[in-house]
Amino acid sequence: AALKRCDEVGSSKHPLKDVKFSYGTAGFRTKANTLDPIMYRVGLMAALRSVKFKGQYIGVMVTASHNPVCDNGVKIVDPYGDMMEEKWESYATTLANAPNGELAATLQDIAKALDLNLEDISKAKVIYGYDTRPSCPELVASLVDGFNAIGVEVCKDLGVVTTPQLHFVTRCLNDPSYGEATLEGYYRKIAEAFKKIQGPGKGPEVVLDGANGVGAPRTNDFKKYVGKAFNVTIVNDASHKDDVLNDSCGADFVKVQQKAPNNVTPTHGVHYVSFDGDADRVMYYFFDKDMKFHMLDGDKIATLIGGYLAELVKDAGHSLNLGVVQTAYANGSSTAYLENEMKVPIACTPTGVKHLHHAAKDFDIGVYFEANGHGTVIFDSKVEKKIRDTDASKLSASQQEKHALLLNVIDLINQTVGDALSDALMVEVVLKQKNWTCEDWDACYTDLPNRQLKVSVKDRTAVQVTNAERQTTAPAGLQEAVDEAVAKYSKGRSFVRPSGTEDVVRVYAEAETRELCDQLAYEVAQITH
Ligand code: NG1
Ligand code: ZN
Repeated sequence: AALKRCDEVGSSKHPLKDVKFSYGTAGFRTKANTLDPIMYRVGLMAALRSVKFKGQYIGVMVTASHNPVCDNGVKIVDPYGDMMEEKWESYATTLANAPNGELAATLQDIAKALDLNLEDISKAKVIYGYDTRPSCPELVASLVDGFNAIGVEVCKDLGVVTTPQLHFVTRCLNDPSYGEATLEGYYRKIAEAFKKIQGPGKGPEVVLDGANGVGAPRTNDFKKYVGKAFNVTIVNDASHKDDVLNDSCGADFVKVQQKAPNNVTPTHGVHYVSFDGDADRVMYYFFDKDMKFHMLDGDKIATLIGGYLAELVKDAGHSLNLGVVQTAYANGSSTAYLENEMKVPIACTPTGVKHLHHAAKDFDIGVYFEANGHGTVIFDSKVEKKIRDTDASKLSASQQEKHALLLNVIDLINQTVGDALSDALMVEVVLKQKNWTCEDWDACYTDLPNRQLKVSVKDRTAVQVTNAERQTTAPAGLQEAVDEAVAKYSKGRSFVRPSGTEDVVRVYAEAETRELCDQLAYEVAQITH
């Protein structure tokens, strides 16, 4: 009966029009006005995913992150807060594109292929959250129609939240040892850890650009828990005004434009932070004595946090294997710095958090960041247990102090997914521990000038890539032409890949000077076109 209802409600209330959808690096993401049937179908899919986990909670987040306000999107979160397992992405795509009236049959096919018992749907549990986009309420209603049609047992509404908050709460619902499964539980866990590390004093001045998105009101809520230890002023906090979301502000704007967002007054000595539209990415920047803008991106954050953690773990008396995971977008200088000066192992993966998160699991402590500021640190669960179970009385006095610090640092980190707030707090901790200004941090290495361009092509799937997206295998001759261009530039590096979230091909280039870099980027864009 439930399956029949899925088709009835689907055909009558959420009919699919003639659009093709594909579950990619960011789930389903496209123009909000085409997403209604997809939301409904994701509701069905999430229920099935919960069946797979014997009724554990599955999370669903409705957001289009840094995209313009006319876009929206949806992604499914696994019980421990990871992105949905890759193998299921194709099933999600199949269900999303199933013709009207064939949802029951498609669900049955998928259940059969995955050896799931559809009777167990009655024990499925889901929790969902959404960002501040004006299209969210209607799309969320379609999602809930999906949950109800298929007949989940529990369906929790977490409300207007950041993506990492939804991941955190999903994890806690299934693993109470991770924290209390509420927003309050999230604020309290992070705030307590931060206050214990930083002490009672007032922290350095932080100006936070909320991208006019959900990060602004939720950070404002957090302020009540953390007090003056996090001395933050929020700008671009107009999350109630639809048209300004991510507009000339936010982490993506800062990274791509390589300049400060709107409404930021340059002041020397202040720490500047930008979140993206769903607060899972963070960018730092500062203005030097001459008011020149300097960006501290995901690569700088990875080296700062990775370097500090490696020291801290050692000083606390533990011998652990810490590694840093990057993508091809990591600045060449950051890779050289990690390799040659910090001597930490590095892994390179394709773009997309799921790839980085996965690779980070190969280390005892895996630090992963995309250059665009999405990242976190994950501790192998056995390693984390070993750290927590350490008999501190057997440690030296200085080790005991570091060990206590490490325990708080672990609590400060949102291990489930990149979390702009938790990452920013972690940066503040490291700067204070090292007694560093942003200038000191920036001086670790100098970024090679770099440029990202978007190229519109007829069919971006014609561009195929290999070697963690650093080389193309098709169309024929493209890679040879790129290599030839790169060879002409001092410290040149460039690659071309199809975007997973936009209908464009992305070109990345870096070279010794700004001028050479821009020349190389435009030359490769010409080749790609
Ligand atoms: P695509 O569109 O595949 O390049 C972008 C970002 C990713 C990731 C995803 C998901 C760049 C170059 N790419 O992917 O890092 O954040 O969006 O949002 O920034
Ligand atoms: Zn985001």
